Amino acid sequence: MTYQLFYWPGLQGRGEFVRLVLEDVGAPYEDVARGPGGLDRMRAVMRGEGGAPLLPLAPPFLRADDLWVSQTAAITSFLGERLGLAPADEQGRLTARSLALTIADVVAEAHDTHHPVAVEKYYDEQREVAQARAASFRASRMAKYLGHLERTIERNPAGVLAGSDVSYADLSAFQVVDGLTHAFPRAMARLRPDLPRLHALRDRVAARPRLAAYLASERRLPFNLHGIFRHYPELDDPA
Ligand SMILES: N[C@@H](CCC(=O)N[C@@H](CS)C(=O)NCC(=O)O)C(=O)O
Repeated sequence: MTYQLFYWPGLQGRGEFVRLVLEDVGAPYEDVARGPGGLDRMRAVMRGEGGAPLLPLAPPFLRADDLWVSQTAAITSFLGERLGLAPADEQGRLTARSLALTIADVVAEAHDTHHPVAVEKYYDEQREVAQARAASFRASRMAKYLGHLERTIERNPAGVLAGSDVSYADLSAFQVVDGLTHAFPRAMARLRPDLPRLHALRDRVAARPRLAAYLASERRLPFNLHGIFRHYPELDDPA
């Protein structure tokens, strides 16, 4: 069976959280909107055409044969639990889902640093407010979210976020650490001494053989100024 991932082409964005799970487990998948005619197919589903049983508000969304799911955290937990990349016990699964939603929250806040006023307007139209929003994100929110992940790992002798082995939640933590390091290199360097376990987990995830191959491949798009994690030097800590 081939999974179908629907996400905007040309950027990692929230689709990347889903790709990491599919790549790590080696599941065959079609990155629909990156193929010919795929963007039209994606838009058709969003208009309610084509027989999908749910109406996605925004990408990413996923099709698994007759099953459809939208919302990043719902997709990664669905895949992780189905494909052996989630804790086996119920509490572990609940913990991983809770963390996936927490990570979705910090992703939204990272996005809002460059789009604090209006999602549909250009960065240049909201530059000044973006600086104030990014300053607050760097001064308090980043440390709060990343410190929470650090403390969560510290409580677990397995050195992961949930359960006894790497799960989809850890893959999402990897993406957040790399994304924030791209967007805010100076702020992340400042916080790094307080986050040894999170960085060790990041390295452990990046070294997983299938993920390492994916990250080195052309399928892994570079971070750019269209995605969630954008590097605008003026939004980072002062030099
Ligand atoms: N909460 C949703 C957010 C989805 C979302 O905002 N997707 C973006 C791209 S990363 C989008 O296409 N937004 C268009 C819109 O909201 O109109 C999730 O985590 O999947």
